[in-house]
Amino acid sequence: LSARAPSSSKKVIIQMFEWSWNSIASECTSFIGPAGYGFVQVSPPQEHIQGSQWWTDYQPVSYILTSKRGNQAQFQNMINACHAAGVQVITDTLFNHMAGADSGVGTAGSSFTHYNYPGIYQTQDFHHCGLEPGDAIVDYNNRVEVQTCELVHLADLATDTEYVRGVLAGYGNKLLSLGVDGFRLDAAKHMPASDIANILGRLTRRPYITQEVSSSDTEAVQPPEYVGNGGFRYTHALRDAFLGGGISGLQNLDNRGWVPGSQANIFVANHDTERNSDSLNFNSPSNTYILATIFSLAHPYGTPTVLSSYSFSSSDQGAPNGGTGTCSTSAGGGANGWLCQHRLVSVSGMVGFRNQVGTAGMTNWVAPQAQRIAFGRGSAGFVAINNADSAWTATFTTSLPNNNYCDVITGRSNGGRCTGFGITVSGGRFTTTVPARSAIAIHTGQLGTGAS
Ligand code: LAG
Ligand code: CA
Repeated sequence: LSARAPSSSKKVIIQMFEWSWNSIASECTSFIGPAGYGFVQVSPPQEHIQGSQWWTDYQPVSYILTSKRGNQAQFQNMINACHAAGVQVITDTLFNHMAGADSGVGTAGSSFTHYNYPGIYQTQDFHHCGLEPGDAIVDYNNRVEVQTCELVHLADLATDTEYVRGVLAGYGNKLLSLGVDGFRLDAAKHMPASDIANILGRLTRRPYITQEVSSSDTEAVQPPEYVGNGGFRYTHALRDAFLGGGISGLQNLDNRGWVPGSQANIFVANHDTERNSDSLNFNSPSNTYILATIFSLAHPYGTPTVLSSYSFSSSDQGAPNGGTGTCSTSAGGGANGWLCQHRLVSVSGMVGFRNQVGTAGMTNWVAPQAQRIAFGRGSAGFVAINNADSAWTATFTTSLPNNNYCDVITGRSNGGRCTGFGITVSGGRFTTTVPARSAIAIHTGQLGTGAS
């Protein structure tokens, strides 16, 4: 099972958590495409249980494409609109399980009980691992238990059987026929990698695959078996570094025994970790969440996913504004409870940075203090991150050609002028002040003069 980095030159993914299909369609056209993002990762599109909590979407009831996010026509329209804007679509895809509820009616009107989905699955299509009580996974050091018992009571599909593999591949092929470009495989560590490989082998074409393999270092099932997820170790490392451990240790991430960067999908936070303190989130102190996001887009390791989510006061809370995603158009950022992290000037500016620097290696790394780092990306870009409480004035050595550059953390180039700060490189050097708990970033795609 080999995963791979997205082939497009635009590699940044946005997780549009809980955005409706109609709102993603218009956001692809108005912002996501023009800003240079390569992909949107959208909520699971299949029928799921009813309810107000966000996690209803993770309890499939059938493969009818009617969910809280919209119906099949709206889903298709979103794919078409995003493609027209040059943005590919990754769906959150549930192969491991069906619903956890004992019985109910789904978002498309289908009735079910825990092991009976009429016309789709019956008792024999699920694992019954025999563990009391309730077949629940308890021991994460036991591979068989992790993969054949139940994750939070979710009916565990017998992915080792011919019939279930055929149904799941049929669902995958239906998504591909509508134009879906990639799958985020939910709960991947709860399925043997060989079961996943078998199902993917039945697809009519090969989508981009990113797999959810959360794990601590001691668990029985580890990310390198799956390839394509560096997520959680990276997520924890950034949280710990930015919250106090120091960011100066983040230079080399390819030599830690993690999944190789070319095959790793990485993120500062996802919808689970922003709720469970496994990561930084919008409530993190001193701008650390944004600085870590800037770091993830600047550092060459992995394919970055930017989470775009909403603020919440209780962790079960579903999407605001009836699920219609809305952003503020002026300064960037959100509206009506949505955070629109993808629209922040600094974040979208760093998407442009990452597209511009491409595969250029890291150069001119300096870390004069534990919470201050700066580095170049070949002769195409340079970033300095100051996660300390006082301003950092320094002269940096860079491979960037002599020119006037616009800082993309504070603005853009507009008719030769920078809407934010400007930085002049001369003779392989520049001098600037990076404000406390802030960053500067320049690249060859944003030239102009501005206040320094
Ligand atoms: C994932 N990745 O592997 C998702 O990122 C994660 O958000 C999903 O859990 C999980 N796997 C299963 O798809 C989420 C919530 C759970 C929720 C579950 C099913 O984090 O809290 O469980 O979706 O909706 C909920 C209740 C449980 C209950 C269960 C079944 O919280 O108490 O046992 O539903 O009724
Ligand atoms: Ca399983």
